[in-house]
Amino acid sequence: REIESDLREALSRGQLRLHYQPVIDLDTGEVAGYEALLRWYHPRRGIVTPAEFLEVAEETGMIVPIGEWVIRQALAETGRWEGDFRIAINLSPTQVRSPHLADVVAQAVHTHGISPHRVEFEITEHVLMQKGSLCASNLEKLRELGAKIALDDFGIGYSSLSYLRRFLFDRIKIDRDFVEGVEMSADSQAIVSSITRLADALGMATTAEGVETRAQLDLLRKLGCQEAQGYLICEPVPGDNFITLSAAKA
Ligand code: G
Ligand code: G
Ligand code: MN
Ligand code: NA
Repeated sequence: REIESDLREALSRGQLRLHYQPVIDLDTGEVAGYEALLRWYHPRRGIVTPAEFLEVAEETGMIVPIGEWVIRQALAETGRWEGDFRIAINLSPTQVRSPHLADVVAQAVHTHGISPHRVEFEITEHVLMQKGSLCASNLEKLRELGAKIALDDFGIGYSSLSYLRRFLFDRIKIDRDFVEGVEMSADSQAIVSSITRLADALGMATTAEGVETRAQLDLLRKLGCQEAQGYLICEPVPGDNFITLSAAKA
């Protein structure tokens, strides 16, 4: 497949970049952190999003070196920015099974002088569906380093509740499925408020994803969400833009 051979070259030719999307605290309105989102600056196809290449990357195992690059790059860029905001990094199932994951993270936080407490890894329930103990022990190792673990895309899979019992997450990210149209749907409101109360009871924080309107933002706060991210606040932007943005604000 063309995309597969292209992807192998993407890393070595420096075509991969990270974009960052701010996550805000709904009480204070301040930026609590940034989620790193991978982009492929393809020479012919323009900016390609992970939706178009993650599956191939997973199937071929390319996701392991790509994911290690993501971790190093996100922490290198974070180290250059002011502030002690959280940095969120997505991990796919194959990455969580890779034997060197915790070592890569430990080395990167050390190299770039980042407190591991500022680093949060986002995984979906697919990670916990895998057989084998390497995955669980990797998550434990990340925790021992001091990193946090968030459950991403919560609510759209099946049997999500059993995964909450299997692993004590630091955060639940409420999928944008429940955010879209939440102002118009009493059912969505009931679901969101149930999730935030459940998270509270389990000692987990909540972030709502895909917030696109002011009405959604206000309602999500009222329903007990602590943090939000989405196009209303900011779309994912390259790190250099982010520096320009904060310089403009200062
Ligand atoms: O930003 P975007 O809509 O393109 O992201 C699409 C999907 O790709 C999301 O599910 C997101 O979690 C995933 N994703 C984005 N960046 C990374 C990354 O660096 N590593 C992994 N494993 N997944 C990512
Ligand atoms: O699976 P994960 O939650 O990591 O993926 C987040 C994805 O959602 C990214 O691809 C990001 O570009 C996208 N995204 C971020 N904010 C919004 C938004 O407000 N609306 C929509 N439709 N997508 C968003
Ligand atoms: Mn995510
Ligand atoms: Na998500």
